[in-house]
Amino acid sequence: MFDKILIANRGEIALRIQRACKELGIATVAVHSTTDADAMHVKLADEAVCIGPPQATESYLNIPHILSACEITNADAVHPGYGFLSENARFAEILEEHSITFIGPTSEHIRLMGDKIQAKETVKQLGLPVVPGSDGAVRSDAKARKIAEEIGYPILVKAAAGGGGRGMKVAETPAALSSAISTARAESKSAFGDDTMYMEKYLTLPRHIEIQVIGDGRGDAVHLGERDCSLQRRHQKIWEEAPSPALNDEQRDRIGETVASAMRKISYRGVGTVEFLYENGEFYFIEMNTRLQVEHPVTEMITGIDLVIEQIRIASGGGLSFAQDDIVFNGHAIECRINAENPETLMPSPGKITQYHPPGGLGVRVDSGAYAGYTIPPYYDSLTGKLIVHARNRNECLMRLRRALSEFVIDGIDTTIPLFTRLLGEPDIANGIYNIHWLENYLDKS
Ligand code: MV4
Repeated sequence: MFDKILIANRGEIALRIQRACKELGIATVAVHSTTDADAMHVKLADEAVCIGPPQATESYLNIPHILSACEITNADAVHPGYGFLSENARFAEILEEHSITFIGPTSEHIRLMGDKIQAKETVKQLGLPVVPGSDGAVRSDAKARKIAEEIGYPILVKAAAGGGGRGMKVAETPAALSSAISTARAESKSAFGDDTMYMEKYLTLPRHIEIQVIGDGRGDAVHLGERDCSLQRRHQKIWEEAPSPALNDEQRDRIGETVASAMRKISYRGVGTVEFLYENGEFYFIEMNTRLQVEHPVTEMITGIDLVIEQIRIASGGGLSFAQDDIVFNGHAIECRINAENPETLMPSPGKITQYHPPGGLGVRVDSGAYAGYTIPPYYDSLTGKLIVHARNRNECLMRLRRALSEFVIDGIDTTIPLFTRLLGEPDIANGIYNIHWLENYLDKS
């Protein structure tokens, strides 16, 4: 096992990782930008190293500075959290070249899944259902037109280097195709420096359902069920829940086993999330994330498995501490992202928290680095914490969530708390009837 882990992240996820390290008796190193000197992840770490100025490119994304922090503190391993360097294959390689363990998948798997065309081709070969589309890149308008006729309209043009919705364009008709391709191409070129595009049938009203997997890197892998992440705006999820209100046990077991089997075939190491669109009872693979996700606690609550402890065990060479049959799904969990944002416009609202009182009680978990007197800096994303509620079933979970939200006091800044209270009054939310466009429609109407 490791003696010391450097956590190359900030905020609630840095705290989350520290908690796992503490339970395992592993010393922690925090890194921070100058603006984060007073952050909770710095206060609670065993050691802390300042790695640069506020801008993430100069600090949390600065590989030489993070390497220096590893050298100075003699850390054995680095946990990247989510965002920042978590899916940077080169970072994983550089650490290994310095005999520091990257707590995550192999750099090859990170790179493979980072290329959306390669990822799709790979998982298709492994037996996962994919969206009908072009076989690989579309190279000319003439070919694109021909493929589109075969698939049928509407068509979605996507960037191979994309993800998170950038470089995507819908073409409703043949007449709109070539301009959709050139617009998406230009966007992709400027965002990623790569204009390799592919095409898919555009699914109009899907849900976003993702499967949590975990592998030991030696051919063993299991699934931990799904999370429904359909409630999002501009590709920012705000509410995630498990199980999905749309699935039954048989559907879950089937897609879960299909995904776990694919991960066994590639000897996937660590935790991963395989994202699907779900429409009319069918799953369609869209992407795989080779990292711990923001919404991982939802899975932890219904399985009782600490995903970060498992990540650390696997990275240190251990096997999985459970088999598929040992995993029991218990009750229902919902996560609400508490963002420093205006609850109507979702515009960022950084500033000083004057009062802070988190909710508690049975089935209530708050993962947050916030405290009274803390100033949320404007340089990073607006996630300030997560409220995760667990109960025996979805109805009780909704009741508990309403109660927990009513207890939550965060003064001095705007937060998304009032939005969640409003959502609980919506029949579609109470009934679990929503898709990836529901929230945008709702916010546009009101
Ligand atoms: C799609 C789609 C409809 N049809 N692919 C958005 C980001 C990237 N992860 C994939 N995305 C989508 N791919 C096909 N063939 C709709 C989306 C999409 C979406 C997906 C998941 C969650 C929220 C979304 C919001 C808008 C569009």
